[in-house]
Amino acid sequence: MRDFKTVCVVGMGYIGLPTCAIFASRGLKVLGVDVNQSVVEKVNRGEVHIVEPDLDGLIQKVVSNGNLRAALKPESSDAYIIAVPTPMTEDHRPDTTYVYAAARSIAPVLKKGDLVVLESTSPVGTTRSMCKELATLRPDLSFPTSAGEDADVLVAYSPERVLPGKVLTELVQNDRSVGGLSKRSAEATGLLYSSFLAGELFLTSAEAAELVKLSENAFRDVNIAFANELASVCTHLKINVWEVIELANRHPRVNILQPGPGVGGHCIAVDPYFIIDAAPKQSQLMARARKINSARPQAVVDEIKSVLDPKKKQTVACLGLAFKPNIDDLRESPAVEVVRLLHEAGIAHKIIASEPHTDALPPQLQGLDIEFRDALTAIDRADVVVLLVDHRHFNFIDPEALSNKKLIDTRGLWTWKKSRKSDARLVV
Ligand code: SAJ
Repeated sequence: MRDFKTVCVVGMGYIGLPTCAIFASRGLKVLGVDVNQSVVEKVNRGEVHIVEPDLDGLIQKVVSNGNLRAALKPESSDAYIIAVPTPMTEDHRPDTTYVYAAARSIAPVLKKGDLVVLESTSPVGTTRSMCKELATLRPDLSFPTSAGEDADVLVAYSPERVLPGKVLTELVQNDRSVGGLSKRSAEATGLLYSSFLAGELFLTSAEAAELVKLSENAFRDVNIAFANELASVCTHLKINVWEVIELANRHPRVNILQPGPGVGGHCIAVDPYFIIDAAPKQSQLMARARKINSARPQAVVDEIKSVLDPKKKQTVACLGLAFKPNIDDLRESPAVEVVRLLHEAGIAHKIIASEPHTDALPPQLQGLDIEFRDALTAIDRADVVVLLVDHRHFNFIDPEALSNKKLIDTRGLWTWKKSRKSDARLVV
């Protein structure tokens, strides 16, 4: 089996850049490729364009020791990893344009013995059709789709499954599934990742590995939908959902997730659609879960409406805009959607938004009549305070500051979790 000395990673985003850094830190010579010139220039200066703990120091180190450099186009390497975005179209269909563009960019430099690994979250069948595209572009080489185990070029799928905020740890520690278009392709991919992997490796087919990745995020989406549905049931029955979940989770085989204002980010709210698109009749639970989670921001706005006094000019403070706690990522955030819908509803006299990890409103909210202030100022001026993200930061707000406000705590941070922490002794 070939010993990998050089790797070319196409796409230097949230997954590609940390992957470059980890391979380079294990002594491989890595070329990071991106179509964005400013990303390429930044990486070559040893800088990063994404926020991820410890990534800046590692990139600085591997660029200065010569193990990582960046370019706009792939160059001949032993292995190629494709880590480009696979977004969703307006009508919830997978858009694999970037995967095929990446494949086309590596086709000219491929040679006998090379390995191509797709890492991007992809609909089932993408690795096989990408391989067929490579075969069309390079008729001088043979590929597993037609030559099986005798192919010149090996092709596999190996999904990333790292949590933003813990990427460098999870890249190394998490188990990894590798789906080969041939057995040799899977084994070679396993060998490549074993240069840094501490978790276990599981070899399977490309199609199974593609569905494994989609299933992981669809599973989480369905489970969050259950928590959100339970929250609606509890509101209807006037029972505290946080208490119900905490006590139900005392059962040894129950682990209900946390309700909230919706599911954000670029993965969990998108990936189930890749399954739904491929097998709509067979995936009705997943489709229903998507509907339940997508309806949450409007449900929060309805709750705000129910506590506002229509006879008074009232101010609503919305705390937290990120898509989950303790990060600065505001893209696809349900909290931003709540603020946007609240503005659209025109039911508040004034809206003040607060996000401790950024210094301005996100583009979707700019130009609207929404103030951006620190949390304490927002609370001070508000009649209704809506907690949208359970940032650690908000733990430290003095309960006194909230005492004469109407509270909508979509994360249970103040109305349940905090009081339980101080009562923990009583439980044991
Ligand atoms: N959320 C809830 N309730 C919960 C848990 C999460 O409402 O109990 C919400 C969050 O607030 C957030 C959204 O769900 O808006 C997603 O957050 P997350 O922390 O569950 O996941 P992501 O999107 O940051 O990362 C997921 C991870 N997948 C799984 O946990 C199965 C990660 O491991 C994947 O690598 C990543 O998607 C990806 O790139 O696919």
